[in-house]
Amino acid sequence: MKLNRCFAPFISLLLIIILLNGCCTNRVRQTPPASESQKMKPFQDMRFGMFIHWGLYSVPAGEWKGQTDYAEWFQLETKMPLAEYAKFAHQFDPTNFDANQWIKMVKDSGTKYIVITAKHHDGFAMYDTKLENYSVVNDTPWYHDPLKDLAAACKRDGVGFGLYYSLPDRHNTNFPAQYSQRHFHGDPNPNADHDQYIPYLKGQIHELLTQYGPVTCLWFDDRGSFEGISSEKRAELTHAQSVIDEVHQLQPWCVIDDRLGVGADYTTPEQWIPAGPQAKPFEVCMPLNDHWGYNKADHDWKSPKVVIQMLVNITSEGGNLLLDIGPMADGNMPPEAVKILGQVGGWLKVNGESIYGTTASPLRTRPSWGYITQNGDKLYLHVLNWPSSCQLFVPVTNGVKRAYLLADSKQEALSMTSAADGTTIALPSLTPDPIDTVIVLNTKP
Ligand code: H79
Repeated sequence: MKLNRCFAPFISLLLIIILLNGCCTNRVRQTPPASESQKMKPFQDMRFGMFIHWGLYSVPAGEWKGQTDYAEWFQLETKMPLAEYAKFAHQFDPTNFDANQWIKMVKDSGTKYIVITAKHHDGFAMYDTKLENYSVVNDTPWYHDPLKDLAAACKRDGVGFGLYYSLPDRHNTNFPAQYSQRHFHGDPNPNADHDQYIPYLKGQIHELLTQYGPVTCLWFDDRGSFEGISSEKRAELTHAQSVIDEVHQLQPWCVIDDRLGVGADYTTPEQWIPAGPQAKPFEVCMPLNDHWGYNKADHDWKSPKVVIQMLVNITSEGGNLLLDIGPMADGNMPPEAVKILGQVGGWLKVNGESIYGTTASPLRTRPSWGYITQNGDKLYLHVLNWPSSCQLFVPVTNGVKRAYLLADSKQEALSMTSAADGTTIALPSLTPDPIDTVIVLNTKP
């Protein structure tokens, strides 16, 4: 009893410290990277991420007045006034949402990071913002912040947590319709003042970088907006440099895409793959079917083979692939997507060594049989077209030591013959992996 009384003040102080700490735990303290390449390395090493488009547009699931081709552009394409579109918030009640389940699916797919829509063009915040009532926490019967759960699940499972943020905003009346896609604003304001929109944008970025712990990347989207405006002018309008400076200050390891109007850290080819190795880090984004957000009528899924060959192609050029899925409004994932992603993950479980942490092919031209990736002394030969002669020619001679099948746990050496212009590997007589058979070539310069 006496002891208790004695310790009581200390215990209360300890509790206060713990509580205060708890409030601040999502503030990130990071020693800044020493160089741009050091900053980019963890991001580039991951090579494969999952884009997630989830928002109010998931409620109509692509259908409106008999037409079924809509998705995240629903509001613009139906020309729906804000007051009507905003009603979808009252139907957004994803009782089946389970962040652990989502991140388990992410892990099973072999993707190493997610990029989720914190706010799409519709301006609806899919997180707990204090700057706006138009949010998943304030305006839906769910009353819940999914980013909080997802950030925690990502942290626990070692998955990178990245955020998508749209520059155009069809809800904030200070975003001028003239800069928005096709000049559409759900609630137009002739006196919209872009300069007044900037503190809002910056305030939300500040929230996103202080509420959820480390953010792997920020994916600003400008697509189709600021039409006819030079990138210099756009950078001026978006206050790009000061946004970037603030991100650097809050989270120096967070990498930033190129859509604010200035280059930042990586480029973002959308639905196309560059023709060869690129000087700057890049990340191709690609939907798994034909829509970014959930569309219930879209069954045009890319097969596991298409996805993996795309990933291999991009990796051989030194880029990342950000593969998109649109979860349903009830919190479930489209089952077809889960199945395909599981198959992709199955291939990566065996062959991931040839993707993660690798760099672009050292060769200028790509071999007719497939692609090459590299990790130090190891070359990974991705044989997509198995030669009927079972002879695989690789135009590499320097220090070639040993070749084996990546899927062979015994790593049995394959026989090789070398010539002045390259090495020929005798392929074993087996049924090749219909997706991609990987051969490891050990070299020592
Ligand atoms: O978030 C995703 C898209 O909503 C956004 N960027 C990706 C990552 C994007 N904004 N604009 N665009 C993509 C390009 C515009 C494509 C369009 Fe269309 C084709 C506009 C009209 C036809 C896609 C299909 C959007 C509506 C229908």
